[in-house]
Amino acid sequence: MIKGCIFDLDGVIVDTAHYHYLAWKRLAHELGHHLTEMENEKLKGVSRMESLNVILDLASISLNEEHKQMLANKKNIWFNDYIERMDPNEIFPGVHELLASLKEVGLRVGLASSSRNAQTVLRQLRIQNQFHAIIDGSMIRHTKPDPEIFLMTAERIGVQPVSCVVIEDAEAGVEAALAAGMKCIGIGSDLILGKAHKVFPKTSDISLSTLVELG
Ligand code: B16
Ligand code: MG
Repeated sequence: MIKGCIFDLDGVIVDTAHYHYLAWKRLAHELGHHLTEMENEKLKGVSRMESLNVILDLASISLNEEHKQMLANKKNIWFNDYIERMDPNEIFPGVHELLASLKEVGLRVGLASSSRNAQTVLRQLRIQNQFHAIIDGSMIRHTKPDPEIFLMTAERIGVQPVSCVVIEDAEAGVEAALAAGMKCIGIGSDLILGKAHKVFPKTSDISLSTLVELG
């Protein structure tokens, strides 16, 4: 029986995944590589530095740690230019309704984002108080596909992993949820998120009954 629901942030609650893509694409362009949307799938859910390493591999470029840190910082400044202008209207349709219905039946709700900018995004969206626990990229040692972030969130919301469902838009996130022994609903393409228990194109396609059916 499902007792807890864990939301990813970027790409599930709001389209910051697109802002990450625009910022990485700009950086890749400066490095002489055209970053495609398909390649961008590999950057979703993983840490900033891991994302940069993927891009450097694609561009066949090798750099020292100091240079890499400089590039990662640059991307983060561009990303912050986008998120500082965000407001609650950018929350995806269906998110408020889903959160309200989970609360109504007493499910515990957590947020697990690999992003070190998650608190800024949540503040801009004014939904920090909608979660019983928030775990972000600054609080973990290993990012998705490692299960650490979901196991930590489950513990904080007080629900056994087996009774949790994760909502994710990244392949690495789906793998992390499954490795944590949780159910997973993918948001996006079946081709990329096919390992999830269910996949829907949009967050608004999910309702309380979707979660109940997984239990
Ligand atoms: P930052 P999520 C992830 O957030 C993004 O999907 C991923 O593309 C990004 O590289 C990662 O956060 C780190 O973000 O540079 O802001 O620390 O999808 O787990 O909410
Ligand atoms: Mg995501």
